[in-house]
Amino acid sequence: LLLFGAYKLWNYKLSTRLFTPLDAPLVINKSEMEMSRFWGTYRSNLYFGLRTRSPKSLMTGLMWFPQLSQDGQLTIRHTCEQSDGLPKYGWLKHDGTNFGSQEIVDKDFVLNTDFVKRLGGDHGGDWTARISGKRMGNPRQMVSLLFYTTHEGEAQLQPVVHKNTLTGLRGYTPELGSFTMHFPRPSKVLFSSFLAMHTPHVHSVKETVMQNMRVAKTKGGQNMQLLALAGHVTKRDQNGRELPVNLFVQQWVLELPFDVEFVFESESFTSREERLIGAAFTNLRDKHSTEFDKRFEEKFSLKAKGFGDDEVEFAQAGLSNMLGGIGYFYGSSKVISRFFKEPTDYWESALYTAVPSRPFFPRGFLWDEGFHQLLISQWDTDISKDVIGHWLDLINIEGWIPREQILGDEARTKVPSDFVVQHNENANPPTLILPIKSMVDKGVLDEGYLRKIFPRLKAWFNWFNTTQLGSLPSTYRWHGRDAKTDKELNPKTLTSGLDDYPRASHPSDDERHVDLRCWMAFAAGLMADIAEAVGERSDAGLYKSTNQYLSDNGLLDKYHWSSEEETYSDFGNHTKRVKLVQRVVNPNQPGSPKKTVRAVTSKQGPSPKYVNAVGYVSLFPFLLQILDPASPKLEKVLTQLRDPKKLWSNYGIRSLSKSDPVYKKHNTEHDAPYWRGAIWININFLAVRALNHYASISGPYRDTAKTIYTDLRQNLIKNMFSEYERSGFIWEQYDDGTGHGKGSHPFTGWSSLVVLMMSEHF
Ligand code: 6A9
Repeated sequence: LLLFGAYKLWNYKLSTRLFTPLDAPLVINKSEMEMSRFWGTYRSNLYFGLRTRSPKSLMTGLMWFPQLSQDGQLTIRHTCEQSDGLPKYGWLKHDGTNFGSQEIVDKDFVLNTDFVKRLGGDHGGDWTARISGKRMGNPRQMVSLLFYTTHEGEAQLQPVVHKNTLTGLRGYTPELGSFTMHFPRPSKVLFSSFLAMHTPHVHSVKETVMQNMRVAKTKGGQNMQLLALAGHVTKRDQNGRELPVNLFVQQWVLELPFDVEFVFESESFTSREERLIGAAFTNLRDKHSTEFDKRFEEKFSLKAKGFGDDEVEFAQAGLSNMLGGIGYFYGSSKVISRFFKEPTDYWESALYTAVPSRPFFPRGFLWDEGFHQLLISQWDTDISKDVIGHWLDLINIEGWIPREQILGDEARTKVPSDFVVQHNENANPPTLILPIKSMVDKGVLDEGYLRKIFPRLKAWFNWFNTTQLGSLPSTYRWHGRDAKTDKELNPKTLTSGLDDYPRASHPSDDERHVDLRCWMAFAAGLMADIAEAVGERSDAGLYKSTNQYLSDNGLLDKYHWSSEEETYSDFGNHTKRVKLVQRVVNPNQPGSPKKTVRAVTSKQGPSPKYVNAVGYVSLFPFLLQILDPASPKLEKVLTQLRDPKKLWSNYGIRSLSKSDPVYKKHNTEHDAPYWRGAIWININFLAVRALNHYASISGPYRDTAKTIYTDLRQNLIKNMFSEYERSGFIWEQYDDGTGHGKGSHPFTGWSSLVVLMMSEHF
């Protein structure tokens, strides 16, 4: 009994480690909040809205709808939705701190949403948002604009109402102190109304608004019907108690063109000379815009490199959307480990992070973020330090960081429940080390910062190096593959980031993954440099020898070179003779339904062997520059890369060889091919970067690398630019046959790395 008790206690201790923070000082000190980044467009999923970087924030947002809709339906725009079918939208300029300028092309009008901040006082200062409408197409079109303010927590908000118009708000919150908001009456107003009522959640604002619209008539000659807001509305709980009013919406119905401004003024900002409206706003915005252009050229030299104005604008949009997509999230992840039957809560935390895609994935993804910060750190080191710090503060005592950050209720409403829970055995490539290394090399990270992140990076590296080991020395294995499923043609490896890229057909503990090995070799190298930079000599020595061990091309070849296919490869229990078939669920029952399952079509079944898939995974020793420049294997890699029957396309390197049996194959009945042929920009960036590397050091394949570098870089830039011009967007992937953008859009996460390919900053 005693033993059993001790065992239970031990298990309990182990289990709580899942949600215990790492015992080390936090990188982000809450009391030293950087006020220049307090306010921002941190509601990534909205077309336009501002919030502060505080757990419970004042939230503003924009909604609109055309007065004359093409199909008679009321469609209110609010969160970015691909189904809105907007021809184009996104930030044209955004500096991540002070200002942004966005263009939204709707069906027959264009909106510009600009904002400018002005720092002063103790609470992040003032800002003004200006929404401008321009006519396009239908000359009679009118637009209903709705601008709202709400708060998630305790706030005192007093509306100022004058003749059916919310002319402003007076308020106080603990984090903002006292403030006022002004909504000056624009010219060309056809109609105005407002709503002041209770909303249960921030994410139900749109429903609340829709339920409180009434048909109204304009005064004056037009006698037109339109939808108006219901004014003051009282809401009560079940016990008849009045619920607090926490949502204020002002509606303007406007003729095009128009300019509307919404002003926020912090009371602690006492030295303000003039209100930020009209010409004062225009002047400050234009000043920021000119500074943006200047700084952009200083950082990326695109004009100097001969790019045209349109190409520069495309690149500016790429950077601006990455910065403008940065969000601030607060809440806890749902996590699980082998000690738990049910998911449990991680600790509550804040995450300041860029996001892959505003409409589809408006939240943080671990390995995406390393790529994001490669670009952002070239623009603004402070933002990168802040983002990376937030991520590293999410590490638990085991050294684990959850891969996908679905923080809080609002984020959870967007994600199917299967995807919400994060398992503590699951990794995701340690890409954050890439921008850290690049900043270390430039000498822009102070020692204080390095000292704070170092113990966290160590714990993280150590977690990988203990939990993700393979069964043979120096080999590694991604956990989290489903060995029991009979639905998937090739069970996914979400943890690697490359989801459905083919691995061993029958997942087992004995497989070894070449990409993870290379990530580890690479990470060890960067860790050695960082250890050196913080003066941790003995750690530096250890990491250096780990790096040398894992980069030893002899060992690499021994465990991962397939001489049959002449490629680097995963190894595992594998057969390529698999396919999806229709099978009757119950053969003994007449009329029984069918289901799609995977069948092995050869008698022998799977056996331990190389997987022999040529594609992104096989390129890793080259992509992460582990491959010796003098190795004849480099020649093989370059040949496959340049071979149109394998990886080369006119638009970039495809994810999987055209001659692979799984190329463009569905993974299940409903799972379309994802990393099975399409062109992805993050890996193409690594390829261009690696080619640049092999072209700049001596070796027998230097000239080949140089030629491929030039062609690949050009193909990618040319196609992404022309797709932007054609479709209005930067995309998640590009089709290897047509070059057309595919998947979610706008996707201005790692696809925006095209800017660095243009500038040749690697
Ligand atoms: C599914 C969707 C309405 C998939 O860019 C983020 C990730 C990458 O990290 C990964 O490498 N994307 C790539 O293979 C998108 C993942 C989206 C998963 C969420 C639920 C519901 O949205």
